[in-house]
Amino acid sequence: MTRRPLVMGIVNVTPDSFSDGGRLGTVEAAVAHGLRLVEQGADLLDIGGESTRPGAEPVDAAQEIARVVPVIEALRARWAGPISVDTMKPEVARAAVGAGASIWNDVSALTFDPRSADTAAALGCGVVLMHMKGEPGTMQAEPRYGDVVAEVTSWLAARADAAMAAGVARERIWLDPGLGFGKTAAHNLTLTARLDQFVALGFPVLYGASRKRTIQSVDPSAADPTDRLGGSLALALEAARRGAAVVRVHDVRETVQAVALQAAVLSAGS
Ligand code: HH2
Repeated sequence: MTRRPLVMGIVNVTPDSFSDGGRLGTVEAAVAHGLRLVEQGADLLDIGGESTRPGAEPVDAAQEIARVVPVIEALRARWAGPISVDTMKPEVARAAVGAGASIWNDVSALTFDPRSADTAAALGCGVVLMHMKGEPGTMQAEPRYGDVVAEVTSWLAARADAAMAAGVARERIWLDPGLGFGKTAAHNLTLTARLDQFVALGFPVLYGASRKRTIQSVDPSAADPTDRLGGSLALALEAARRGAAVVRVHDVRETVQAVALQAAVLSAGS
């Protein structure tokens, strides 16, 4: 029996996220969106209060907390499933866990703040360690690697070691190659094709390609992120086939259906 990956639904509480464009700018709208994703079959919800889009405005911790905490509290009151907070800031992670989140999704892999690893250990929450080369504002300016898979793999392994040295339990760590974070479309495709090498590190792997620009590099007509569903599904399926434990997506219903059908076919053939 082949198991499908878990599907993490994206809930942005930002006025400038690249694909939602501020549509979910209010607490009510974000909560309603999260509940809709749960109805559509989301296994986890990822709540973010700061866009990591290249060139997005940085947000201070107080503002980020004011965005995400009410949304997490309201979702927690209505749903018992796992909620992650997408933040690089330990203060925000602490407030989010206090409000009911159980996973810290950190696109800086606990490097943004020197207190991050200790905070993660003290909170005892799950931690997603994502690879990023550079910083959100400048990371897409000509990223270069020797062997992108080797470089990202060894960096993630080192970040996992650092987290464990600070006291984060091994079973609470998830790894993510960080598609689009200091990577060209070619890098993103290579990381997807060789995702099994991350899986081989022995941690659950989270994969997020939903609506990202790599899809437009193959289909130039998909300039609008909402026109990237086909590509998003194809990439999620490829990641699933190579062992991804979680796929982070905007289009939950379609992704759950796609990965469930893939698992059913693989099971039928084995
Ligand atoms: N991608 C984005 C944000 N957070 N977290 C993880 N673990 N993996 C990812 O690939 C990832 C992430 C993309 O950033 P943003 O511009 O905020 O857009 P959105 O949240 O709509 O995907």
